[in-house]
Parts: sequence; structure tokens; C-alpha cells
Amino acid sequence: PQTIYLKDYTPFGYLIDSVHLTFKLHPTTTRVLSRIAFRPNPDATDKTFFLHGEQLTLISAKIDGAEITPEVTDEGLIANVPDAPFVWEAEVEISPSTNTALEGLYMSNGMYCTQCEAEGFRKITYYPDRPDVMATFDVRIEGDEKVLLSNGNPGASGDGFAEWSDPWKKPAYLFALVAGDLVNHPGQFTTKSGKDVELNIWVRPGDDGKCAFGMQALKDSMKWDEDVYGREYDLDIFNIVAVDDFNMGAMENKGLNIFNSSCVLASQATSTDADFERIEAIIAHEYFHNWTGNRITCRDWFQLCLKEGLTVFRDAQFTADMRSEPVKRIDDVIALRARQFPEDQGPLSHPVRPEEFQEINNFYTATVYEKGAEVIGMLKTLVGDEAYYQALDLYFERHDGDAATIEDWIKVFEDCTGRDLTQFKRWYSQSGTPKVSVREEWQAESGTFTLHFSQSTAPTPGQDVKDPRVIPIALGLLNPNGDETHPTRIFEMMEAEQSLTFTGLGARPIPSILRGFSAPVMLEQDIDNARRAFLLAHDTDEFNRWEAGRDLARDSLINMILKDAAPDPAYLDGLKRVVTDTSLDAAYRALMLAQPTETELAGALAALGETPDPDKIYAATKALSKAKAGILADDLHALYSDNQPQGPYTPDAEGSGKRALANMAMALLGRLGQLDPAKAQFATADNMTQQIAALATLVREGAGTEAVQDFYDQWKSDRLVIDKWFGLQAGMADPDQAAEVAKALTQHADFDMKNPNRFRATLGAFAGNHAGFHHATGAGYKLLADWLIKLDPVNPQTTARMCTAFQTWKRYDSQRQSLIRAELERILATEGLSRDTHEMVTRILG
Ligand code: HT7
Ligand code: ZN
Repeated sequence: PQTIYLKDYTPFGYLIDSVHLTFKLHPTTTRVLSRIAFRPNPDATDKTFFLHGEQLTLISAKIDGAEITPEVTDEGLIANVPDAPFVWEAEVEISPSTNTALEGLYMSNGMYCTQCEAEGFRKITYYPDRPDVMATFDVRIEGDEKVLLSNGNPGASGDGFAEWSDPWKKPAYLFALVAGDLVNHPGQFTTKSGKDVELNIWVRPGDDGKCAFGMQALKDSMKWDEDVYGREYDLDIFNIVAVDDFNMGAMENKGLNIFNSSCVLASQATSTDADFERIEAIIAHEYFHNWTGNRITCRDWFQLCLKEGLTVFRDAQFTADMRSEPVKRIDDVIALRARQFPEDQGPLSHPVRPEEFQEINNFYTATVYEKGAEVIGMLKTLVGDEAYYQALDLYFERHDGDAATIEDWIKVFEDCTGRDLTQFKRWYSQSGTPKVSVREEWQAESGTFTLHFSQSTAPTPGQDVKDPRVIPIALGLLNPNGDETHPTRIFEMMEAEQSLTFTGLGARPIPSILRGFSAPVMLEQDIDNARRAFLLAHDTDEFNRWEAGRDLARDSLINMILKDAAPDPAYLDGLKRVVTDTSLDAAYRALMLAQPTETELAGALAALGETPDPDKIYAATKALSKAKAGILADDLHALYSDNQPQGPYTPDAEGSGKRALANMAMALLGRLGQLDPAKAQFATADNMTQQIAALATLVREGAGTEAVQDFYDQWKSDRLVIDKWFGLQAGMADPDQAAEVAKALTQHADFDMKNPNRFRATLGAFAGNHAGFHHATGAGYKLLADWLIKLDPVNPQTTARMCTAFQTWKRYDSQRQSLIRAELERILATEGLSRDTHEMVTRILG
């Protein structure tokens, strides 16, 4: 397979003035007619007229009305064209109903839909399918479906046809078409300049009762982007469509967002609080792309973080504003450590802006998205809020309509602040997670306290040498009474080693370092549990207070695993104090009660140079939760009943927080053998959050057989709930039986490998069952590999993403390593393996 390099970028030889497309829809023989006005690009030297095209049957091609015979390959075509403006016309045939890869035009439950990012448009027609070629699109759709949608504003429509016109120039990856017998949930929004916008969420009949929450989230997002970033919507209509078969979460096509139905449909009975929060965030994310991604797009796919990092950062700001800022930050850091840190510290490590790829779909990663967002958060911290929003205004003013680069992005900050950000740019080019170590020095005579920092980053694939980065370290000081004497300030670390001194102190202070997780680094502090317990009790920074508790839990678990130690009483006492402190909000207390996952512990052990033993990790995790239940035994009933939200169900921060805390208490009661609350809650819950939490408690305690069946009987006609049913069983199965349970689930009549949600719910959840997946027999590895081999010819994109389950393989013992290696080699040896999966497996093998 061919490798594409950032350094090789050259502009396309031609610019496009207009694109006209006509679709004559048919499941197996859709005809696509294109008429495109090209003219030579004065900024380009290479004038090869190459149009991408894959899996297309070319019916005819014309230049300025004259039939031509271009040179056609598997990847596209080349034609001789005039050195002057000309009109290209082509007719191609495609087969949406057999397109199981879900890229290009495909069918889902009888409905036509498209997915063009990153390189799907080339499966629709011949075109320069690259983000720096932007054009206005006029589209005519001919078909018998009731609803025919495309980007932009609606034009003429009638029996069997509809026309759409998008006045904004866009790259082909933002093209979308939907045709089906859909129903809409309508809405309306008036922009700050008084323009009325028609809103719709289009769904399959029967799903219309699940749209109200998404519609409200859309209106909230539109208002928020006006209030916070001054960005107004720019078309007469904004459509969202829910699709059941979708490779990722959602897609920001101009004026016609397409969503995985799991990321937009919500109801009290079928969605958990976490689903509601995720849906709100994804709707916001896709909407925010209208400016950060669509109006300003990426010059090439290496710049993906330009739109994704920024848009993730913006959606996180939105969620923090809509809900709780500290809780959102803690959730995001948990996710970053669970998904991005292992990626950055393993064979798939790559910079936020990668410099090479074979298959771009493999670079929609936690590094590009989540670390990309962290980089923007650091930039905001370094320049301050005011300069940040000034720079963003300049970015929109200067680059509206452009296909931009990270250099353009950095330049607006430099121009706004006068700062040289050359060193900061290393965050975009250097991969790996920096380690920041802190040593404290106290001189009692002079009352001087010094923090000595050092930073280093371990080598990553292709990058042996790392240079120091700019690291904003938020920190404050507490006195031994627990009062904050020095509020949060930002220490800008720029050297490999750097110190910060405080003078005139009456007593040795207790520092609180990396407040709010101000940089995506691993902090190494030589501090004892008494210090952590002190911070857990007194830190004014809610993130670091939580972090102190988390560190105590992790260290206790590590000692239990490595030294057969008992659970740490300092942790348990501190936890009891925080969890029973009713002045703290319920969501925060619920987060405190959660403990590190088994996968996180495996990573923590590996970081200490220890080989993680999945069975021991499983046992220690179980033992610690029993110990927590024990110490809280007298409080659990009150925690459970006091946190039942009163009144009608609302998926807001307060209601969700209370349910989260009550459900934790219910789970811990389960650990004490008290299952009545879970049984009663399962039987009477009027919402999915409480119903599925009760089911999980029963399953965890080995008492869930009947409830699992009842749940299935109740929800068998709801695809999204049945995904949860598959996931819960595969994810929670006893380690010794997990592979068998997961295998049986794949043989269930409702298992459908062509549906990415169902495949991920089953095999993704199984791969997340740490002790089950890593069972010493290797049965887990074999099961996943068998299914990846089966899925690859059907859906390469989803297969390749799921290979990441193997990315941490070198953490484990030699026996497990050789079992995994054998499975990876078996996948690689599969005849006709896709480019997507080939690249992933090759990189994972290293
Ligand atoms: N920009 C989108 C990324 C994307 C995608 C979405 C759905 C299916 C396939 C896809 N490939 C790439 C989603 C986003 O980040 O908003
Ligand atoms: Zn995005």
C-alpha cells in the first residue's frame, strides 16, 4: 500500500466554479450525472487532470460537450483537458444496496444515505476528492421516496424529484444525500440577526417520539455558538437525519447532518443519563463544525485536528456550561487516559498532526480528537481567555472560506498576542505523553519552598528524540490547616528542567499541582498517602481533589495486586468522608466512588515496569469494591434513598448526578449481598438509567439470569436498547466464561455483523471485559480475530478501528504476547485484507 506524506502536499491543478449533480436512485443501478465547471488553478504547477473514482462504472464522459475516453484505473481516471476553463460531464452507475462498507452512497433499512468523509465521495462519482477543492453544489434527486434531501437550501420539488442548492463552497467530503420514507420532528430557530431557520430531525416512522431532546440540544447549541463564539447559522434550513447503519457517531455535512441513530434518538424509557449527555454533546459537536470544519475546512487530511480538536474543545466548553464544569473535566480526563494515553504510549502513537498515513480513516483517533482538544485548552490557558476569543475572531475573519492549516491557526494566535509559538507547535508534531516529575525543596529557616520540575517523553515509533514542550502547569499552595494560601497560577514550563520558588512562607506548604489537568501529561510526584488524603479532604481545586482520591484508590489496588496488601484504610476513610459530605454535589460524589477500571490498572502497572496479571487485577478490583461497601455499610441505604430524584424524570445534571450516586449505592449494597433494592428498581424503574443499572447489579452478583431474559422480552423491538443488552452481557460476563458468552451472543438471531452498532456492542464490549478478553487460554483473542477476519471484507473501516483492542499487547506476559501475535499474524495473512486493516495490524505488530 502507498504511503501519503504531509511534506508532499501540492495544490490541485484546477479550481471548480460549480458542480451540478443529478441522482437517479435505484438500489443496484443508481445513475449519477455530474456537470462540473473547471478552470486552471494559477497557483498549481502540476496540471494532471486526475479525478478520484472507486467502484464506479463509467457510462460516459465529456469535455465541453465532446465525448472522450479517459484512462480509467481502480483509483480514478486521467483525461487530457484544455488549458482554459472547461465543462466536465460524466455519467456513472453505482450500487447502493450492496455497499456494506457504509462509505459513499449506501442503503440502511431501505433508506439511501451517504458518508463522504474522508474519501467516500469518490465512490459516488469521479471528482477531485480532496478537502482543498471547494465548490458550490446544485443537486437534483430523482426517486420515489417520500423525502429527498441534500445540502443547502431547498429548490424546486415535485412528484419523484427534489432540487437542493448549497450557496457555500464546500469540499466533497461535506456532500450528503438522503432519500427515504422518513418522518420529521420540526423545530425553528431565530438567529441573533433575526433570520428564521427551519429545523428538522428526520427519522424512521416510529422513532418520532425520540426526537424532542435532540431538537432542544440543537437549539441550545445554536444559541451557545452565537453567545460564546459569535457564530450564526448561515442557511434557511438545518436538517438532521438518524441512520441505523453508520460507521461512527455523526457527520457534519453542510446543512444536512447525518447521525448514527444511537447518537440522536433519546427517550426516558430507552436512553440512560449518559446517553442523553452524549447525544447533547454530539449534536453540539456536529453543529459547531458548521464554522470549525465547514466554513473553514482543512487543506489536507493531515490537518484533521484543525477542525476536530477545535470542535471537540468547543463541545466540551458547551457541556461544561450546560452541566457541571468539574464533572465534565473529570469525565474527559478519565476518557483521555483510557483512550488516548494507551494510544500515545503504544505502537499506534502518532502526532496530533500526523505526517504520514496509508488509510486516513485510521487517523480519526483519540490523539487527533481528544489530545487535539487538550492542545487548544493549553493554548487558551497560555494566552488567557480574552486573547483566545480575539484570536478566534481573527481566525474566522481571516480564513472564512479557506482550506486552512495548523500554521494558519497558530499564526492568528501569534498575530493577536505577539507571542512566538514555535515551541508550542511541538504539541502538534511530537507524539507521546510527556512525563512531568516534581521534586519539592523546603528551607524552613528562610521560609522558601521550591518546586523542581523536569519533563521527558519516551521515544515513540519513528520519533526517537523529543524536545521540551511548553507545558502550562496550573498550581496552588495550601497551608497545613488546609487553607489555600496561594490561589491557582500558571507556571509555564519550557525547559527540560525548571524550578519555581515561593518565599516568605511561615510553614511548609502543600502544593496542588496540575490543577484542572492543565496539560495532557503524566505527573510524577513523590508524595505519600497522608498527603493525598489531605488533598482529598482540602484541595479547593475540584479536579485535584478527585485526582487525590483516584490516586489513593489506584495505589491501594496496585499494592493489593503486587503485595497482597489489604485495601488502604486511608483511602477508605477519606472516601467515606467525601461521599457522605452532602455539601458536595451528587455527581461529584458518584465520581469519587468510582474506581479505576481494570484496563487502567493494567496500564498503571505497565508504567511501573510490572507485567499486569488480568486475574489478579480482576480479583483486587472486586475486593476493593467489597471493602468500600463494607466501610460505607451504614450509609448505603441512606445514600440510596436520599438520592432518588423527586418529581418527573429529567436528564439534567442534577437528576443524573443523583441517579448516578444512588445507583453506586445500590451496586455496593449488591456487593454486601443485599439485592432487594436492585430487584425492586429493575421491576419498577420508569427510565433506562435506573433499569439498566439494576440489571447490571444483578448480573454482577450472579443473580441476573431471569432479569436478562425479561429485559430482552421487554425491549426486543428496540434496536438501540438491544445493543445495550448485547453489550452488558459481553462486558460483564465472568472472565472464565466471557469468550463463550460473547460467542453465543454472536450466534443470537439478533446479532448482525453488518450493523456497526451491534458488532461494537458485542465484540467491542467483550474486548473491554479485561479479564475475559485476556483469558490465559487465548480464547478471547481468537474470538475477536475470527470476527475481524469475517468483518473485514464487509466493513473495513469498522474492522480496522476494532483492531485497536490489541494495541496494548506488549504490556502482557510472554505467553499472552505470543497468543496475540499469532492472532495478529493470522489477520495479516488473510487474503484480500483491506488497506485499512492491513495498516492497523502492521502498525500494532510494530
Ligand atoms: N467529521 C466526522 C468524522 C468521520 C465520520 C463520521 C461518520 C462516519 C464516518 C466518518 N469518517 C470520518 C465526525 C465528526 O468528527 O464530527
Ligand atoms: Zn468532529
